Formats: sequence, C-alpha cells, structure tokens
Amino acid sequence: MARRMLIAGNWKMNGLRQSLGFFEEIRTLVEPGYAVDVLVAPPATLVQAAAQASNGIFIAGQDCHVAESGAHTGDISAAMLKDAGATHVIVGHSERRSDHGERSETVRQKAEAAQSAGLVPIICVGEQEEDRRAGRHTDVVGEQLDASNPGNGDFIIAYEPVWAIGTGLTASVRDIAAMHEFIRGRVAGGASRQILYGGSVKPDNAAEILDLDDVDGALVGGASLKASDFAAIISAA
Ligand code: G2H
Repeated sequence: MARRMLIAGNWKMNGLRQSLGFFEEIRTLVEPGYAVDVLVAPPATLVQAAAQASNGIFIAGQDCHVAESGAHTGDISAAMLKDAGATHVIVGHSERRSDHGERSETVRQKAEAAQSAGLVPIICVGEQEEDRRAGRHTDVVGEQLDASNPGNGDFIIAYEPVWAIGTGLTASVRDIAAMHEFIRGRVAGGASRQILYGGSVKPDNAAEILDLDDVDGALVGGASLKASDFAAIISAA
C-alpha cells in the first residue's frame, strides 16, 4: 500500500485564540481535496477550538501523560486530547526530552497511552550535534527508535536531528535520505510506516526533502506559524 504524505505543523508554545484564523487562511491558500494529509499541533489550550475550526486538517496534542487520569497536576492525558477532538499526539519531541528529561522508555509508554486512547502517536527521534560529529548518529537514533516505539499498531516516526531544530540549519538531503532509509529498515512495519522529517523545514527547502523516497512528510515548527509558509510547504508535497 502506498504511504500517504503528511505535513504536520507543530506550533509549540505559540498561539492564542486569535491564531485560529490560520485554518480559514489555509483553506483559501490550498486547494480543497489536496492530495496530502495535513495536521496541526496547537498548544493544549487551543486543541478543542482548533478541532472545531480545522476544516479537515487533523489536530494533534504536543504531548500526553502516560496515565489515563489521576493526580498529575498540569498534565493532560491522551483520552483528554481525544475528547477535545485530537486525532494524533506528538510524543518524545527533543524539547520534551531536553526540557523535561523524558527518556525513551517514558516516550514508549506515552505512545502506548495514545494508542489506547485511539490517537496516533507521532514519535520523535533524533541525534545531538555531538553524536553526528562523532559519527554515532545512527547508533543513537537506532537506540531511541528501539526503546521509544510500541512495536505494534498505528504510529508515525518523525526524525528530527536536534541540531537542525529551530536553528535554520537543515540536514543535507543525503544525510536525511540515509537516516530515513536506516529507520525504515529498523522500525516495525517499516515498509508501510510513515516517516516524517523535521528540523527547519521551510518553503524553500521543502520540495527537495519531500521528494526523497523514504520521506513521507514533514514535521514543521517555525514555518507552520504563518499560514502562507505552511501552505507553500503543503503545496510542495
Ligand atoms: C522541529 C521542528 C518541529 P522547526 O522541532 O517539530 O521545528 O521547524 O522550527 O525546526
């Protein structure tokens, strides 16, 4: 079965209610019935309103707790995201791994919690700059991959080299192709698994990245905040 293309925007800690006009703007900029799936992960405060305004765009959470409910002040469960209208949730983003000390074992538990709640987890993996300089990037990503994914069921992998996130630096097309091929060979269900690339994807580099055989879409941060940039990336897919 051919893998579908997914362009996913990660708004991170950006967006107020006034940002919801984004969905109407996208509708005017991209032809209805576009051939790729589109997703936006707004901050948790906007998930419900975004799901109502989304015009066919999938809505995701940016994180979820491993538990379904309970005494976890400030946290949000996968079931809550589902209840608010989300269909997906990002787990193990490098900013969660670095800001909150999340380890791959926790990421796997979050991915399993998402699946149990009926959400598709988007599981992020990626090496640090020093890993790449030392030539151990595939080992690091392989270990994260093995420990972070639930093995079975529906999940998406996002490869995001940490040194390319929000820095304006993008991995070379050759490096992206090599890592995606490696991930496809290693992850369960590799042949049909959606594998996204993330890290400073912009309108001017999207086409060459999305053209790679093993790249099934993009996880876009900064360039997903402006509808015109995000629409240009969707159109490049
Ligand atoms: C990587 C990406 C989105 P940006 O974090 O997840 O962000 O496109 O700003 O590098």
